[in-house]
Amino acid sequence: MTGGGEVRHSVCALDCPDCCSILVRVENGRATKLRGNPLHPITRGFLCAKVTRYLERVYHPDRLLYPQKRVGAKGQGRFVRISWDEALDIVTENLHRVAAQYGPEAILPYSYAGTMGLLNGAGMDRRFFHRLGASRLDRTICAAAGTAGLTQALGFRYGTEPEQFRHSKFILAWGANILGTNPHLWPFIQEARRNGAKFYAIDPVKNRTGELADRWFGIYPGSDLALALGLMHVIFRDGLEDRDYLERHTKGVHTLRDKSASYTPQRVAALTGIPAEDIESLAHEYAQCRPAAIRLNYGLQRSERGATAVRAIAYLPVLTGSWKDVGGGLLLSTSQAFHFNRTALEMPELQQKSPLGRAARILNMSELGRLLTEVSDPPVYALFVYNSNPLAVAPHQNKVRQGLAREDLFTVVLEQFQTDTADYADILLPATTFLEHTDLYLAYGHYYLQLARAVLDPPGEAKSNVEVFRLLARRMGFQEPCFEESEEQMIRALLASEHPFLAGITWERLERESFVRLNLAPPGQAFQPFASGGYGSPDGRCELQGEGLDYVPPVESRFGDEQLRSRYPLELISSKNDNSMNSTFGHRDSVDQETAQVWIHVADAAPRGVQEADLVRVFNDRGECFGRARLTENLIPGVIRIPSVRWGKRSPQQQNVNALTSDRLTDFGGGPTFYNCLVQVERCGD
Ligand SMILES: Nc1nc2c(c(=O)[nH]1)N[C@H]1C(S)=C(S)[C@@H](COP(=O)(O)OP(=O)(O)OC[C@H]3O[C@@H](n4cnc5c(=O)[nH]c(N)nc54)[C@H](O)[C@@H]3O)O[C@H]1N2
Ligand SMILES: Nc1nc2c(c(=O)[nH]1)N[C@H]1C(S)=C(S)[C@@H](COP(=O)(O)OP(=O)(O)OC[C@H]3O[C@@H](n4cnc5c(=O)[nH]c(N)nc54)[C@H](O)[C@@H]3O)O[C@H]1N2
Ligand code: SF4
Ligand SMILES: [Mo]
Repeated sequence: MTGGGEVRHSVCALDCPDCCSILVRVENGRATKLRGNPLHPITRGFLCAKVTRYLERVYHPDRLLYPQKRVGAKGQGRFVRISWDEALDIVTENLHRVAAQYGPEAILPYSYAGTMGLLNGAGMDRRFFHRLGASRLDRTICAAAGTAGLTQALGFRYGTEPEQFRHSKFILAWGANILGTNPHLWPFIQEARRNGAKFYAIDPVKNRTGELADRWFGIYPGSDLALALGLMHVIFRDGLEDRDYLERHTKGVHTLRDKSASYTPQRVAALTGIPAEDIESLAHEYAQCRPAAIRLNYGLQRSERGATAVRAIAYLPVLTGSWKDVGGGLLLSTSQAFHFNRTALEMPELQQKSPLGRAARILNMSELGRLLTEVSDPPVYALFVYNSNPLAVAPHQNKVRQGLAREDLFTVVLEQFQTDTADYADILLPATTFLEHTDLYLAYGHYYLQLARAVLDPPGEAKSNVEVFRLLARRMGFQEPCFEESEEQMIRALLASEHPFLAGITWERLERESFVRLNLAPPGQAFQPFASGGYGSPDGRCELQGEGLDYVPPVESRFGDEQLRSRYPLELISSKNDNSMNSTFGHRDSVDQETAQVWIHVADAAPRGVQEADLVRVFNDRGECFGRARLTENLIPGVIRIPSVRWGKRSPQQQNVNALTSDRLTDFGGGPTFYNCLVQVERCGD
């Protein structure tokens, strides 16, 4: 980077598979430019549009800079500035009070991936809440179903290295908007395509990725399990499976053969909306164009059959032996390869020292509305929110709001901005951004581990999550030395792992090199986790299981509950907005406009008298949400899309799309079902 000042290294902490390495120009203590690190093998010199402009967020006039306490009614968002001393006193008094009166399980931490940093995401906070004896949060809101499905199938959640996609000849984006949500994979795909690879997308929405694909298969939402079974059917029927690989490295293949026998292309066409001849050709091309890689993302697991669908899809590269090829296999997530010493970071043993003297109950974050309004024994009386904006991102928003509005609930929110959730805080605390604190970063879309030191001083009185929980621990009277540890000590503890993937990766090396590839394979050699077995079973064989692979259409789908779909005939998908990050950039006007759109197929708009840019009301029994119609043919008819998610408080009715989504959970894994959601649309103004 040329220009004045000094260039420092950082890492993008947003919840994105790419986990970019960033170069920050700092002049007189102020950052003036962010750029993608050209030396990082995945970042390759560019950042996405949202983070190129991240400094606008860092220096935004609305940034929270001081602790505040509520003066208006809950939800009004009226606060006055107080000192850190007063804020910490109020928080500790209330936590002590709730724990004494109802037991510490009446306290609930609520956090997700506002930062992907390990220390600020799951470090001092975990120690603090364990020691307190607070209820434990099952962090399911994003990937729980896919994680469970992939683990059942393969045992380990490893995937194809993104760099190897350049060697593929056939690439399938399955429920994956690569250009929007994983942009650093795209150049590898383009390289493969220049060398003749085919690139197809399977998605109910023709997003930017689908538009650039050689073929787009518009699938009925939530029906991917049926498609996977249909592909298996054709593969077995036409003898396209890799018998040698199956013989050596798997068991139970007959159970898949039996289960898929009844999923003929004709039957699957009716269930998925993909014509039978396309199912046939897709199966043939997938099995025969080699190497063939599947980029599966989390889109399709946000559905009632999501976990089983992921399990079935993960069997496909096993059946065809595609894991043997460099540039074959499947990528959902790489995160499990970072085998840290998590116990040393999170210290679950502190639970024994809590007043409970045992592990506390576990509550599922995807059911927050219910947790705050229905759970008893004990009910939740204190909620501590950080790294998340649940009022905007959790399903069944009206129930969540009802919970947050409870006068007898004490709520702390530790945030960078005054989000929808922050408006309901009793105490609102200012948090640092990733440029202002030190942390260690794994990635879930590649295999490089990265260290980032703070490159800027915290603005105002903002503090990192680590520091806030350190201070709170002291105030609560927790004596254990772990609450005094520095960031460096915590990182060293995390790296003290026996696993060979982390061998030789030390604090010193990370400081020197900034990013380090895990020890997966010798330098220059591809990581091929399942090329010759290596699955997570005792004998390393993949245990193929047909049992449970039965496709039943989701309740909230076009073939679901009859009574429901007669009133709410449209299937709503609130997939990610290309230019935002969940609700994180909700303060931006351009983001607000994009996420206030309602994409509707021309064939569904016409009978409703809806024209381009009309104000429409989208509703079901759970709630309503308003937006501007965007007429398109980039969806299958019967599906509408609202890009997720805007700040509800920026809409005149204070609601976003999650006023509509259901808190029904996935088939297993306990994940949310955001993308199985039946609604109706009506025009309500120009
Ligand atoms: N720009 C941007 N990037 C992001 C995020 C963001 O908000 N914005 N969020 C980050 C986070 S938290 C995550 S988890 C990842 C998620 O990354 P992705 O999983 O890629 O994102 P989604 O938009 O959830 O879903 C991907 C695609 O799945 C499709 N889909 C929905 N239902 C179905 C279905 O039933 N079957 C099939 N086949 N496809 C379906 C959607 O239409 C969408 O195009 O992205 C991360 N990156
Ligand atoms: N309808 C619908 N709903 C969805 C989804 C969808 O696709 N559709 N996607 C779901 C998915 S996949 C996910 S992952 C969740 C995401 O849900 P969340 O994890 O809640 O993500 P964000 O909305 O980005 O909110 C993160 C918040 O953390 C704050 N933050 C960032 N860094 C720090 C920090 O260091 N300290 C503190 N204290 N705060 C920080 C940010 O300011 C931001 O307000 O949303 C889910 N909700
Ligand atoms: S959001 Fe993703 S693509 Fe954008 S800079 Fe961060 S890690 Fe890179
Ligand atoms: Mo997510």
